[in-house]
Amino acid sequence: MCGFARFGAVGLIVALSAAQAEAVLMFYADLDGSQVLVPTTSPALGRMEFVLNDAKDALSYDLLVTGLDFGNVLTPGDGDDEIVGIHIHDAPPGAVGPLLFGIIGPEHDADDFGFAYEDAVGGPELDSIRFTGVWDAADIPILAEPLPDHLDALFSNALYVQVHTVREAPGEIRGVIVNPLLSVPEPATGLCLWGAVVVVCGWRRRASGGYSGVN
Ligand SMILES: [Ca+2]
Ligand SMILES: [Ca+2]
Repeated sequence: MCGFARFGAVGLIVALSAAQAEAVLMFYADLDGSQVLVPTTSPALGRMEFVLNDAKDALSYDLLVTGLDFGNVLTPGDGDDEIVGIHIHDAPPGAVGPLLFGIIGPEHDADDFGFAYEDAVGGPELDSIRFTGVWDAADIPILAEPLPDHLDALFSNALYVQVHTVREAPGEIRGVIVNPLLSVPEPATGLCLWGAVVVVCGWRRRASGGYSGVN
């Protein structure tokens, strides 16, 4: 292989590996009523994004919920839309599993938990709530499950987030925590790029009449 192409190929592989290493640490969940074990017709929606640290012992979360209330601030005339629980459970879609980590009811994340009201939809009023925090070792003494014990489930789309309300105590909206890499054909991409480099290298050799390129 010509030196330039070899350098480029190695660079591409390193770049791909680095990109995959970063991508594997990010997860997301889209929450709605259809994913609850007994589906609801709730108009509420949620989007949750997660970042797992390099040591894989701390999972940051950022959940934006629209269509519900917390503290009876957004819809003071309606007490039934109040969020009374936000939990991470261990079970794949279509099943129920044990509670691993309570963001609200129980509050396992006293050291990191925060929330703020936002205008995510538009219009004159605040309409959404953003919940943030970190599931980490500091939460274990207040009965959260250790995150490292559940990494296999996290990486295999076998955890879910559920939001409970006064009107839907068993669960109003739910979403599976998705590992984006499970739907990305990364090995084929790497092979294709290797193939493209080899083709370019061969074309350069033929064009120069031999193997006299940079080595
Ligand atoms: Ca309310
Ligand atoms: Ca914490």
